Amino acid sequence: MNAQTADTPVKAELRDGVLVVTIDNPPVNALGVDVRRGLSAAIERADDDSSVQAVLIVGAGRNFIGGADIREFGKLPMPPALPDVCNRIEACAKPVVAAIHGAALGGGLEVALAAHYRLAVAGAKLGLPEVTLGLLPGAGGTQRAPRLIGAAAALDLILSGRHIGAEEARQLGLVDRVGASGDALADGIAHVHELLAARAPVRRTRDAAGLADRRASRAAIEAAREQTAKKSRGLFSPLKIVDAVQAALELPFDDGLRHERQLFLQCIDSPQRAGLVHAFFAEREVLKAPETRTAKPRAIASVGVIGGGTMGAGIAVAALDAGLPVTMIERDDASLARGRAHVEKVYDAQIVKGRMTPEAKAAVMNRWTGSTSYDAIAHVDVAIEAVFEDLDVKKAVFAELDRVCKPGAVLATNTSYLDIDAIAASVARPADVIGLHFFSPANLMKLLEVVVPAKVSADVVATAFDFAKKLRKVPVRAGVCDGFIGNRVLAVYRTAADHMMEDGASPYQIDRAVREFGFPMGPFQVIDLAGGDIGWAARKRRAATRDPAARYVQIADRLCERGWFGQKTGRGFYLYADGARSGTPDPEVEAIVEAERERAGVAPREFTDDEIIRRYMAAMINEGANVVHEGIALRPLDVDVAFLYGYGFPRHRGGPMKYADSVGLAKVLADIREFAKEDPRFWRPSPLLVDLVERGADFASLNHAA
Ligand code: 3H9
Repeated sequence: MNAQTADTPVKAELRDGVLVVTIDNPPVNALGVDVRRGLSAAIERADDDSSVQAVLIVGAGRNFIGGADIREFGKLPMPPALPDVCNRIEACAKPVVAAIHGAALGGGLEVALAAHYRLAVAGAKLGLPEVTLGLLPGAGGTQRAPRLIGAAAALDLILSGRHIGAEEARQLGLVDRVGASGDALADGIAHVHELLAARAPVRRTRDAAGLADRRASRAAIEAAREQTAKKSRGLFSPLKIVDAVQAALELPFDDGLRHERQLFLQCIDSPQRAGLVHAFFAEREVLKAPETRTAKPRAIASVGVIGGGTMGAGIAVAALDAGLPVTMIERDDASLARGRAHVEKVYDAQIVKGRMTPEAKAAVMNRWTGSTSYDAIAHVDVAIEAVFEDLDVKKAVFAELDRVCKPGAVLATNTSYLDIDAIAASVARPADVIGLHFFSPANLMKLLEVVVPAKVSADVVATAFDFAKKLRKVPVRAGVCDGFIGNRVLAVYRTAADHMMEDGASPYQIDRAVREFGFPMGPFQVIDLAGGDIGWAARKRRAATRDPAARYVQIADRLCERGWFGQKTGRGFYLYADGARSGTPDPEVEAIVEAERERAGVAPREFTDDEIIRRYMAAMINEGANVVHEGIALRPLDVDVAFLYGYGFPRHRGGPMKYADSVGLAKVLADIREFAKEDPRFWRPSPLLVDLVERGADFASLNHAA
């Protein structure tokens, strides 16, 4: 290797008349400035050097190219810009072939589209996922893809951001062929030599005829615009994508590119891009809990689930879906039959929707066994209890686990708020005890709080992270406290919502404001969905220990006393006529709210939607700061990811802590201090928030410290 090749992430080597250009920029061959320079230089060389007959672009390692370097967004642009690099490739006077393996995503696929011929090998993942980052393909993708595969297919690809395989790419015309050997370099070289032998001309995508049927193209664009306007719920980039594809139809290629560039820069500047890119990195960063770096996970090949209720069954399904055998324990045959029925119900629903065959269900259920004896889980690698939320009941289960489970088995509790240190202290092997807090429905919800008690060993924590990956969950490390990260913060902002309701905002206005902020549901809709009785039971349990001086809003209790538990009883905060899943406002609830205001001596006042959001978010952010301050969450980004994956927080805002940074922490603190004038007991600024504001710092500054 000479000095020049050692320095650059793009290596160009002449092999038998073919300039093989290899992008080698781990981990994903992102198109950082050095790669862009290297690619341009390689094409210059190909044009200048008469011994080069053709160019082959390949990626080293596991991918072709993972896209533009996302870390460069928002920083000073460094030339050459990627669109110019793509134009340079396309302008090359000698045939350029891209041979794709692994990911060819975003700018990676745009490089391939700028090449003259393309092949992909089995296992390749092609796509234009920029929309998931609040962007649009900004290096010619919105102009070249429609010319190559037509407006409808291009819009589908770009608006969905989905990844497609080699065969689908071939069928769409995105690549010319699927490589025969599966080795991109070998298949690529063979393809280049075939093209040279056939004297295949340079074939530029800018000249492709995919938009030739102008009427069909226009119809596809209009249909996409209509659908996108309905579906994109306040997202900025999807409609810009439609505009860019329209430019491909209506403008000459170079003008279309310029238009795409303008739209791309608008997206880059949008706060949504910042929120979505934050989410992208945060969801990768949460995986790097300290224990995952220092300890080796234990092997998990079998799972025991104690309890066949909604939660236990959901956990069992999650494990079965990951291909693991599951043994369910229940206290008697009838309960076990119910547990099995809960599991089967999930699969039966999939069969009804045509997503599963009865044979596939039978194969999955073959991995399910049930027993009323704990001895049946003596062999499992992890036992997860999901029984009634009561410390003594849980301790009794753990005594059994301690008795039967093999040495080295991980003993997990799915408690939502109980003291896991106390559970661990009740067994002879506290180092094996951990919290795995699933969210309902456990087979679908992505969040898994990994709750780390004081005495647990590091390899058990690492095992929990590894297990989460097997289950395709997003694990967030949390410390032990009442409610851990998510439910602890939730309790506080729900209380803020209750206060606003009693002070004059209707539950329907609060829900609407929260939905307009971007949550799929407002807090009162969520209560109706989950069942008002659950919170009611918790409130009754905690009544004895509640601070008598703290404000307590009784409206929800009044509804529960009437048996209005939400959807399952046909009414809660909303009315659900004939089992409907979406409710309508209930005048009787409004009357109850009114009566409660009077009883509490509150003179109701008007709230603007903006004020509702300011209070709702300030409560969330302040408790999020407390959770970080106390070390319950490792970093602000862990709070963000918990809320993105467990609580429906709008992804384009990045999570509550990222949102706080975007609003400005000084402003959030000023709000809290203003609200504290009315209720200083509830609105107590978090010491962390105060400290950050005093130092002029933000939550982001803490994200890489841990
Ligand atoms: C774009 O291309 C815009 C253009 O249209 C226009 C430009 C003008 N940049 O996911 P992994 C890091 S927008 C920088 O765990 P996997 C990632 O953070 C881009 N870094 O691996 C992680 O770092 P760390 C469109 C990136 O094997 C490491 O690589 N492209 C990038 O499970 C490993 O990542 C996309 O949206 C990047 N582009 O999956 C594709 N990508 O180790 C985004 C990854 O420090 N990327 N990193 O935590 C992916 O979807 C997956 O990473 C990929 C590999 C499928 C490629």
